[in-house]
Amino acid sequence: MLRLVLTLIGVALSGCATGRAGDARDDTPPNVVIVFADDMGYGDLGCYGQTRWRTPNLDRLASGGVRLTNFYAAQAVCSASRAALLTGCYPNRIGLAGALGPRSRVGIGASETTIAEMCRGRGYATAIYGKWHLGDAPEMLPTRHGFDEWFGLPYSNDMWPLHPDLVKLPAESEQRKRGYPALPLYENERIVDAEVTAEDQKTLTKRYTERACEFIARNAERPFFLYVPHSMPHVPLFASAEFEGRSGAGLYGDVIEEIDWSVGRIVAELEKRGLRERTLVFFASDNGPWLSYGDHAGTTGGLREGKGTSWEGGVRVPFIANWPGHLAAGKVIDDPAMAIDVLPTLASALGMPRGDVDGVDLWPLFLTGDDTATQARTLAFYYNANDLEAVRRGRWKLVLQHSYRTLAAKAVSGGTPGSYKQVKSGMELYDLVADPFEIHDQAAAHPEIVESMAREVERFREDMGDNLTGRKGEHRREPGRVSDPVKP
Ligand SMILES: [Ca+2]
Repeated sequence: MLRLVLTLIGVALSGCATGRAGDARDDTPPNVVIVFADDMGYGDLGCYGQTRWRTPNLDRLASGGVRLTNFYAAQAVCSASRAALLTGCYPNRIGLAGALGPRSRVGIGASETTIAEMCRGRGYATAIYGKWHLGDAPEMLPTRHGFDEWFGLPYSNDMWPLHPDLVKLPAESEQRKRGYPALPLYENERIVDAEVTAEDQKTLTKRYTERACEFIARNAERPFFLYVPHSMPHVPLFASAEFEGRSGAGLYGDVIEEIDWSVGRIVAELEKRGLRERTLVFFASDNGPWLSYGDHAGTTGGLREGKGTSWEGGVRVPFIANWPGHLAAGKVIDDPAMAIDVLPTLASALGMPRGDVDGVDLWPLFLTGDDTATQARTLAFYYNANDLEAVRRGRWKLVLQHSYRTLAAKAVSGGTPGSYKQVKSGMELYDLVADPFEIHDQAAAHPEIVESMAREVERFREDMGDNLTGRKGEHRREPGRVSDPVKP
């Protein structure tokens, strides 16, 4: 009898849990919009403390939804970060690392499932307007990974023969001559502009936005997934004529204000089509600011270091989730979460299987503050090909011995980068609640926490390997590879 009662309680409880999530799982699943900034810092938005320029649309998105204060990119570099966002897996799990260059020979493996493929499986229209950066070979393009439509750049806007850093070099410079191929602009699998110029770059934010709004209008009667990975504020910076000089805080401020305009424009289009309550909007950045660019880089809000490091300034980024009538307004969540959680969270909202992913479902956290999943797990911060540099669990971050880049001198202004030098960390322990700026190493004071987290480190080394300690890892998967041309 007791067993029967307990079973009934169990059924009732699981029924409750399903009922709560049921909000997100009714017969018409939400449209999904993800706006993703490139190299935007944790401190770049008004709702994260920025005062030099204005981001009213993003601030409104945060005050009308959920804002995360401990959200992480999976790695502090473009391609690896995007691989994680779109697949729910650590990038090193699926064989991707760094920032892929032009003519890359790798991309997302055909057996991985992207958010776009998951949405398409639910009958969604899918589109990406912006920077892809997960392989530029035909079989690696977004149209081969679940997107019906694409307009944008195949990789970063600085992989460009007209990059100011290259153009200023003497004509005979080897570096300049080696340079980059002309930067192409794609529409689906067709190059529609073979040589993107500076004037073209000024219009990218606006053109991605116009495409996004047109897609919303065209798909108002069916569910859709819209992904807008802006090329900005990655250097070299460009804003349209309407925004140049508008912020009063330099070109970087102008660029951020145009991205904020873009978000406002997309939200206005959703409202105009009567889709606001049917659309879940996420906003995030792919990694922290590129600090060597000085006043052409964003701000970490005081977090340590920036892009290209596993310190908080490199990996901690803004994250906003907004869905009126479904997610509470003005909720601020301090639990650690990562871009690998986005796919499983959307899977929950769409009632789709999440597949073999590394992330966890954030719906319980978003809806009720249930932090069971996020507090129990440990997050890994890998960098380079497969270096395990740090782990975080709850309030603690264990930094492992590794070398990292730090500014060698004060950054130069006006878009010219300063130089970095490599320095070494020890094994260090930080309490990110008491010490978010990673100043006070607590390793000596808390050996039991170091020991406990070292076991988690060992678990990651067994699972995904670690080049710093010569570990291969049992469960890494191969990336997609470009097939070799048939030899005559
Ligand atoms: Ca980036």
